Amino acid sequence: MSKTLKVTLAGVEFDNPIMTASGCCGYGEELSDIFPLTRLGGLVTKSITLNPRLGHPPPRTAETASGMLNAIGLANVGVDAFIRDKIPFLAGRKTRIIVNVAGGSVDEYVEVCRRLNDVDGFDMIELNISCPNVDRGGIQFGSDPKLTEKVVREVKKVFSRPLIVKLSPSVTDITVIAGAAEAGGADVLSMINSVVGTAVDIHTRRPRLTNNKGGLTGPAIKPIALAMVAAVYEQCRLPIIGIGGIACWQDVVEFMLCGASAVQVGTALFVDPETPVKITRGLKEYLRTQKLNSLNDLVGKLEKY
Ligand code: RRO
Repeated sequence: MSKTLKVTLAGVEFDNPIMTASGCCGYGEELSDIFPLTRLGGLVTKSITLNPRLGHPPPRTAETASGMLNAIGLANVGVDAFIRDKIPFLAGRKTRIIVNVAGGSVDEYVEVCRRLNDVDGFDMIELNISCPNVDRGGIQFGSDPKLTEKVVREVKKVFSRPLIVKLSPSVTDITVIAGAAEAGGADVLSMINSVVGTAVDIHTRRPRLTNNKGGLTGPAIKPIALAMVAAVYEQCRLPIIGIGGIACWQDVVEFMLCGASAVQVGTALFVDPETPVKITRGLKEYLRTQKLNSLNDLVGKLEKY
């Protein structure tokens, strides 16, 4: 059997398990100047809402030790402009395209997904119930099991392709929210979104973000994400996409051993936008040296004490 990086999630085959994380390459246009997007397993868009949003005023990112904070505030073009101006480019890319959807109410999530259901050119929706940087919606859904189950169930009624639900780490027990998403009909889970944090400019005595706080991402959160993936893998039957500080192929192997079937790379793109290509190369070599035929053989194979 030939060695393969292919993975299948909810019946959709990906050439390799590496996707770009939402918010880290917009709608893919700029990244396609750096390498052909066919090198990716998949691309996840910035979150799309019903209406266009400008987001928070700058500064809305700040570098921190081993990571970064962001409070973009869901800046995006809105679903109609997305369908008109962005989908045509993405549709021709010959990689899996996942549209991340956010909303301030169940009705908004449902309406955005309903409009997207009528459109070809992408493979899945990732439901963002975990944005830490808006007053209404986002994390409010992802921290309440009842709301999680409801929004997932309502979206499944109007969207017929597979649905990924992206979980927040800012909860008491992430396995409860994962169970609620599964009960609502989610096909795949992705985890984790950013961890709430802040940073202070001691000269101005102001927060370094105009939103006063933001979401921490990057290698600083990798241990949190790994522990949460391992916990959800033990409790839940849905496939998991691991997210949180992945910057090299070894990180991917760690996530897979903890139970992830695929991963998303986010903050590392700001350090080196070619990270996904380098990771894929490293994983191929790893399969060869480990005499493994498929990465699937690693999933959940953590040998716990
Ligand atoms: O736009 C943002 O500020 C943002 C979103 Br929607 C999200 O899901 N996670 C994040 O760290 N920032």
